[in-house]
Amino acid sequence: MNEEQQCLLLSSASHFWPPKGVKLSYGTAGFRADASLLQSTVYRVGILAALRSLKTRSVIGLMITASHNKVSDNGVKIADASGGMLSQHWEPFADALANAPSPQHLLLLINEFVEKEGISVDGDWQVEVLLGRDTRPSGDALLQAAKQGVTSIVGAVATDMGILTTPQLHWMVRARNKGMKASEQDYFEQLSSSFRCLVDLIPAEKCKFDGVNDKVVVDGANGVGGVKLKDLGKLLNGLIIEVRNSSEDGGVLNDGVGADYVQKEKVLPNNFGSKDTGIRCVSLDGDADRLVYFIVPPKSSGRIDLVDGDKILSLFALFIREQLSFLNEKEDMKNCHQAHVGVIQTAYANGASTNYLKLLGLEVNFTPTGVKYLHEKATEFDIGIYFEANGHGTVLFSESFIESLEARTNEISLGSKVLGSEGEKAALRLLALSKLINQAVGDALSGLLLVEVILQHMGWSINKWNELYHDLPSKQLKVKVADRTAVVTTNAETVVVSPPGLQEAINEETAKDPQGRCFVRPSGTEDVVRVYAEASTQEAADTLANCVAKLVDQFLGFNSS
Ligand code: G16
Repeated sequence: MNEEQQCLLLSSASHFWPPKGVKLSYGTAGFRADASLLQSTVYRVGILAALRSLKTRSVIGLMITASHNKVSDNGVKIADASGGMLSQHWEPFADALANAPSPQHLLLLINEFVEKEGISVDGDWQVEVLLGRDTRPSGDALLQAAKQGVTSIVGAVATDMGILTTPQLHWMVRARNKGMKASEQDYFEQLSSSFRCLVDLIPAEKCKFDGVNDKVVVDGANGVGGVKLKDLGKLLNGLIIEVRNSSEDGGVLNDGVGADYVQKEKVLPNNFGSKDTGIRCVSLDGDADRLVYFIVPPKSSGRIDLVDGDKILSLFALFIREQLSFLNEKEDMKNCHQAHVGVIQTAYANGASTNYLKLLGLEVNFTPTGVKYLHEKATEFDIGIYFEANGHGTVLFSESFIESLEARTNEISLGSKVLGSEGEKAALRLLALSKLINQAVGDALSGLLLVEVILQHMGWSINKWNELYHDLPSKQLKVKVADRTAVVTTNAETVVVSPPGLQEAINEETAKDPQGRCFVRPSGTEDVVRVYAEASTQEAADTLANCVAKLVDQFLGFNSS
């Protein structure tokens, strides 16, 4: 780096010293911590984003959000050139930058990394970083830090895209790098037009948002998703979206509301109640990258019937399988590329969902928790369908499969009446699905529209959908420990290898129930160890989770030796 660049970095970094005594780690979804600790981290991630733009010769995104975490937390993550998560290969550098004790150390690290990665800082590439943030009160100050980080690379431009859902920012980065229109309005138009296309392709005998079954009520987690959904809803015909717990309603972000709360506690979010029995209800999380549906049972005392990410995955898989069977059975589509379909889950997937997907004949793969792992695996397929039980997921299409669909649909025009064979309509549906569902990352808004149109296509109520299979009773807990990094796991996080003896003790508890399954893992977004237990009855699942939580406390708690 030349002298001008080094001076600029040193002088701007001198305003952003890291917090003392805190070790920061890029984690499951970027850096997360109490917002008061994050000024220097966000500044340094700004530098990282600018370097990533130089390395990839692409636009990069930087999102300020802590998603499902409490409102006083915040976080920062990178949307890579593809629109997906930061290349894992760069995560150790992100950690080193965040923890560099002084501006001089920071400069040294950057110099070494620039040389190692062969990054040209000669000003022959116009660096641009798109910045987004969610509704957290700390977001604006952190955004200013991010801007300073980006612009500490000579000539780099930081473009503030405003308050966005996380998936919107990922979508914009992907669109920009593909040379497509990439404003928020473009995002809304792509989602709404592909949704309308799928509605037009609903078989004539099925009802299409006919006034009977056309309402969905959405819990916006008091975050950004509700407001965006209201804007998107204005472009949709037929579907009525009622938003509660939007950021404009005065409630506290993720407090008694939102997808994480609803999925983990299996209870009603604030402002929902018995009046909602019989209606499709949905919860988004704080930055609208997750969604779960739920049913309010008659005379509910607060409990809900959860329709989680596994069921969303199953619904999408069924619909896609149906379209592929139409494609393959038609003589005129025989030349269409045969799709290799893969499903990706994590250890949190309910065992009943995995059995169901396997019974459908689908190839089911497992990865550790974190969209970055599921997404990467999904790219190995023509159609990769991934979902975490917590509602984070999407459907990825390979370029070559999209091309083969496009070749088949080029001559079909969609007027008020859809013409063409079943195979051609199936190809059109799959193309529309690939445009509706976010190809960069899990997206609650696009996921919601896809669920809604598939239910109409199938002619199903939410109850019928929920009956696809019955979840095994499960329970999730979190345990505060002295140092969660002391838990080391293997085999897609299902086996503890350290501390020694903990896995054996878990096995002993799990063996007490014929359908028992249990694992523990350190969270990558909160300072806790998570416990998941499944068993033949709810009581047994609760007991197993509680016993294992006690074990975690014994092995790792503040009083463990
Ligand atoms: C993030 C990740 C998800 C992960 C969740 C919980 O979600 O994107 O893949 O499931 O954290 O992770 P952990 O159990 O490691 O805390 P979000 O919605 O918070 O960004």
